[in-house]
Amino acid sequence: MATRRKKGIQAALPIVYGNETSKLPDDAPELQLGHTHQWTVYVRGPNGADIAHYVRKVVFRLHESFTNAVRTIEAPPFEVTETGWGEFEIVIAVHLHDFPERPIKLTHMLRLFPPEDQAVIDDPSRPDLLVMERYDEIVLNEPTEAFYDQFLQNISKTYPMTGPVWNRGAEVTEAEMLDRANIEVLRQMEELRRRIMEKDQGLARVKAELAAGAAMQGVLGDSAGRL
Ligand code: SLL
Repeated sequence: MATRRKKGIQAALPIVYGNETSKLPDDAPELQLGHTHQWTVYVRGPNGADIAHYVRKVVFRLHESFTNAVRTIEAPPFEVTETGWGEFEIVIAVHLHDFPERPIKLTHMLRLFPPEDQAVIDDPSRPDLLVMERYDEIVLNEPTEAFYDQFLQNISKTYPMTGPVWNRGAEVTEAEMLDRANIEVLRQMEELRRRIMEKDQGLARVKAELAAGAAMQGVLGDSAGRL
């Protein structure tokens, strides 16, 4: 059975992804392993918003020097905390409830040290904390109706699409064809009902005229008799 899609709708799903880092304290046992920092790589909602409405799981691919380098997080918070000594690129696959088979691939350069060419956000309450993150939006074209009804209808960021819709017609679902057939049957029934009503009204008019004629004849007959 074909999947029904919310035609003409784009949904923009906000996410924030990146990493937080702090230097390990002097008494941290991991220092023995040559580790210098603790970090957390994450995918979150902006300002703590819940992204589990649309995110089903997140897979983080770490550097191969980590044991179990592929970390799958199936529930929020979608994050991995580790200690280490070096910076590397993390591939992040965001699996949505819609299109779960087609994850959104992001890459994030894990930072332990503030890069010289970028502005750095400092949290005054934790002077040693470095945050490297970015805001992004996953844009879904024509989400499935089920996904839309369950997760998206309360998100204000759904927009009517303005561009051409290529799959119109080619992707007419069985249900849509039935809907159209139903509408046509209803239209034809309405037309028949209208024509029957017109005929009934015509018939009633003729009957009334006949009755009036007969009455008139009766009157005339009576008068003639009395003459
Ligand atoms: C670099 N190209 O040389 C990068 C690789 C890898 C960081 C960085 C492993 C920690 C552990 C770790 O921090 N790897 O031993 O579990 O900078």
